[in-house]
Amino acid sequence: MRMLAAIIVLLISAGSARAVTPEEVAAICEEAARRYEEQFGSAQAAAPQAVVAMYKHTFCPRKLTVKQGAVVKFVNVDKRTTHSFWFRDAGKPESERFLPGEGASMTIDLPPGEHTYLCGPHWEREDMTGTLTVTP
Ligand SMILES: [Cu+2]
Repeated sequence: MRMLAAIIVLLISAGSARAVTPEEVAAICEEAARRYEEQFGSAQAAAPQAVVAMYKHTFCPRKLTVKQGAVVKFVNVDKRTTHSFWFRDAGKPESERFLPGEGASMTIDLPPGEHTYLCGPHWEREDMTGTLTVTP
C-alpha cells in the first residue's frame, strides 16, 4: 500500500511543470534571437517595437517592461510547435495559436503593473509563462 502511494506521488510529480534554470532560459533565448534574425532578416533587439519570441516552451524575453499603449509583437520562431499568448488573468481571450513563422502584435491596453501571461498549449505542463510589466 505504501509502495503504491509512493508510485502515485512519483507519477504526479513527473506530470507537473518542469523547473528551468535561468541559464537554460538564457541559452534558449539566445538561440531564439538567432532564429528570429534568420527568419526576419533583422535582429530581434533592433525591431521598432518590442518583440517576444516564442521558442522551446519559452517566451523570450521572459520578462519585459513596456509603457501602456506600446505595441508588442509575439512571434513563433519554433520549428514545428504552435504557441499562443494569453493574458488570462487580465480577462483577455487567448490569441490564435501560431504556426512557426507566424505571430501577431498586441497594443498593450492593460493597467499599469505586473501581468503574467501564458501560452495556451504549454503553460500547464511546460510552465510556458511570461511577465509583462506595464508602466504608465
Ligand atoms: Cu507554447
